[in-house]
Amino acid sequence: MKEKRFNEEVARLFAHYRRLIDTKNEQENVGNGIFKRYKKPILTAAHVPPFWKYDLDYRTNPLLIERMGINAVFNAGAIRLNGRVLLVVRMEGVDRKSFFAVAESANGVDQFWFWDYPITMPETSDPDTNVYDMRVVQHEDGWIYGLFCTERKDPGSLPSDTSSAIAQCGIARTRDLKTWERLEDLKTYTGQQRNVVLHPEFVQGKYAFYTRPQQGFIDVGSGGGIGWGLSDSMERAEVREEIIIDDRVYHTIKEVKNGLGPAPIKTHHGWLHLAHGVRNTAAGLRYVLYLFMTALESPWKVIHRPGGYFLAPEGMERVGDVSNVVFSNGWVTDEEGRVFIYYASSDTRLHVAISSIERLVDYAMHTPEDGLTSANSVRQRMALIKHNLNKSYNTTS
Ligand code: M1P
Repeated sequence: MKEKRFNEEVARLFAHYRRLIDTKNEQENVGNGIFKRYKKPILTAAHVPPFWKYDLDYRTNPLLIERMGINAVFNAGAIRLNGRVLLVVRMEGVDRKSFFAVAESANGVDQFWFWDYPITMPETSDPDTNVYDMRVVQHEDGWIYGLFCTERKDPGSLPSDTSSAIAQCGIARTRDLKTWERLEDLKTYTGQQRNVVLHPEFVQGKYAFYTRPQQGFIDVGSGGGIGWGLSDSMERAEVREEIIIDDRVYHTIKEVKNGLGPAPIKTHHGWLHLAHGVRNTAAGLRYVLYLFMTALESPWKVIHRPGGYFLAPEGMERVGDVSNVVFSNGWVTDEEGRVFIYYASSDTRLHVAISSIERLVDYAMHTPEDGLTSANSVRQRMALIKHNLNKSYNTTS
């Protein structure tokens, strides 16, 4: 390729990228009263700047070949900082390694753009093979903490086994999402850990963690459920005792496993939690999102458990690298009480749905709990139908 043509191609790459970044998003017209989706994904692999993927120097890449592709952009932690929405996104290169990068938007629903460089996450003395799914928490101690999954090859696996891994919770802290101080990994005594979340306030003068103990890397075994435990310090975080506060339950949307999403939101009625639940199907695992609430003074006590899922994969969301998955580890609120829920679909792309604290609390407090049997489900639905039909009979008589 001649240099002039090369420069034209580079200009085209950037024009395409800028058009995408500048695109406005629109709310779906129809919702369910609980939340509304936005029409377009907010971040995809195509939103990554060309200078992360191409060598743009004619002398070293005269054919303008993509040198380091990006495979997927998904599960993002979220925080509102200095009036902007910042997402700490799980990026996955074509080499399958995940890393973190910050994307920023003024309004939280569109025109997200990546900061020039991804996050350089310091390592511990036992280097991570893979890091992903950061929960970003502004803690009352003044630090912003990032808790994420750190994955390393299982040292106990047979030489022929090249896929067994150990998952644990990595911890880092920052003031600005630019410079990160890595702390020791969380120590627990219940096997592997993924989906660990820091509670934003001290509880009984200690740091409080939501955990997800699991026996295997994928299979939670006899472990699982959302756990809770306290630690004296963050520098050497250690949860000696874990209790399960939200268990897996037979024939529900969280039959196989579950895990907390972002840190809970404090409301007048209790802590509002977003989590994912997983069930098995003939087509593989299905991941959906659900809500529950815990008591203000005792965040480990569940006080409201709306039955069923809150958000499930729909349309194009159902297809991707790991199909039939929605996953969320980030949400933010604003001064009007709106809640922006960042969720990824099928481990491939990132979306936003919008709701409000009022609506989510109403949903959590007044949706019937899972009746656990078909007969109970029918009773609950009959009660709803009778209530509605009686009401319309009365109003028309
Ligand atoms: O592939 C779906 C999700 O699987 C894992 O979640 P969990 O530990 O609950 O099974 C994570 O790897 C997550 O990143 C991924 O989206």
